[in-house]
Amino acid sequence: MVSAAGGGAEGTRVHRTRVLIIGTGFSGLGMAIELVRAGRRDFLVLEKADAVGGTWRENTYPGCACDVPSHMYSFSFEPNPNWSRMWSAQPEILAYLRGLADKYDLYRNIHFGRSSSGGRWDETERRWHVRTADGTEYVAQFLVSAVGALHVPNVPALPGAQTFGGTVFHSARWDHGCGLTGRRVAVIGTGASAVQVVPEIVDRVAGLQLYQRTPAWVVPRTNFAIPPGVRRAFRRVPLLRRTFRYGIYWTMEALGLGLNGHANLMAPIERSARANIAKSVDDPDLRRRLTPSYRIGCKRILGSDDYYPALARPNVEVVTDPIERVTATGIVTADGVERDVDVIIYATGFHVTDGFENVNLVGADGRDLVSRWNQDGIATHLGITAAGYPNAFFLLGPNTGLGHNSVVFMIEQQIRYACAAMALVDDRGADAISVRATVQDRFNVDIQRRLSRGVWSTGGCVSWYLDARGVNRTIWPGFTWQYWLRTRVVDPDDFELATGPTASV
Ligand code: N01
Repeated sequence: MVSAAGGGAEGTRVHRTRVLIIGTGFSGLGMAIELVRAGRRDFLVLEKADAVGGTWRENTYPGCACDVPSHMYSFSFEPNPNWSRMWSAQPEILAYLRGLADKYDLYRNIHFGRSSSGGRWDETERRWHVRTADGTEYVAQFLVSAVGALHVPNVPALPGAQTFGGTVFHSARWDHGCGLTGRRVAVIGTGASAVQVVPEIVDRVAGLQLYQRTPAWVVPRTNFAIPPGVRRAFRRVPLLRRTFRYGIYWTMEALGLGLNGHANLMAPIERSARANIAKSVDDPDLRRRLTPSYRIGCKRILGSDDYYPALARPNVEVVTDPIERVTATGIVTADGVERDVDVIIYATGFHVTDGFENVNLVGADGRDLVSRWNQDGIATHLGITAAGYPNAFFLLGPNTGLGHNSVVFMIEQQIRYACAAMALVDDRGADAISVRATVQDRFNVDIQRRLSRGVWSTGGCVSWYLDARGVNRTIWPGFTWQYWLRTRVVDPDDFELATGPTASV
């Protein structure tokens, strides 16, 4: 049962629960829904903000949308036949998540405004202790980290940045109070966020400087409204909608074959990206500067029909000389040129491993996960559990991100696996479950061997998929159905089960 009780340090509020989930994005809400569907309400969810939605609450930049088709970027058990477009915009995705929180009455289990930087495993009690910034303590048998990997903005420390007199913000912290109309705007970065932002703002700004360090491969992608008649048919005939979803799923899985080592399969996709540049950009010098020198898929493949046309506009300058420093009024590049700007927008991505480490856990031997991972490298089993950290589960953990399909599919498998592990604990009359170190090691050796054949290692680029040592700790190197196969059953032999003193939860 969920209970609130006095205890711990004087004046500390203590909440005891069976499952504590951190985060209310796709992963956290999905986990909570799975528990409700299993008839359980003995869980609590911590959310640092005052609303649900995770990355879809935080990213509100103009043009923010999902680059995975909506019918695949949603839970299989909660289809939405009413998606209005093939690729949905942020407000519609956020509304979908809020709708789920309402439908499953999750608000009564969510504690808003509670941010936590980690938890401590009490081996005697066999419980996780999590303290939030406001001093509240949570004690739980199971801890689920659902904090996402892409939510700690990376703002590069450019020399002189503090002296800039204009407005500065990161794409994931969009300043809606800052009018861009008629202003000179610098966008730094050319990843997925920039590709969506630039076409949206180009018409209203006086001038747009796009600072490109490395060009992205951008394939053509025409978004379209799903006609009302089709939506009606999806509502009335679920088989039609399911067939549509499977069609998208298998089309995207085909891309996985190319990414995972069959490079020749990527050639037609690379040709279509080159044609996309050629179609929109007449200037041969600009075309050359926009064409990547690494293999397609090495960084995330982007899709847009309006990015290159935006860059060909007369009020846009693509700056490829490296940024040297920022002044009070502008940006100076390595060639000594200073360009004046009123607003600097960092579309410079996220601290990915910090995202993984945002919920730092102190395990059974008193060692914290961040130090362990910093020293030995990030290691988990299936991206879900880590040896020495009993009863803790990661959703969208290391090596479960994708370059080719929907991460919501991965999240669903992880939720099912975590719930099965919890059920195993109950069935065996145990208190705790911890993956064996040998099993974890075997998984990591296998995954790195497979990654070494993939385009992320062989494609000649540097990307956020790689950590500071150049090791890929983010991508799942295979098809998503292979991940489904590997997570479909929790093998009791892979785990140590422990029974300890019964704690009252
Ligand atoms: O970030 P990124 P993002 N000086 O890391 C450049 C997801 N997403 O926010 O390539 C100058 O991809 C950096 O240059 P380089 C999606 O998974 C999804 O765009 O490192 N430039 C790069 O161009 C995506 O992959 C959607 O040389 C600097 C850019 O900034 C992930 O989020 C939409 C720099 C960063 O690109 C991240 O995308 C948006 C510096 N010091 C995002 N530091 C969907 O559609 C960095 N850069 C679901």
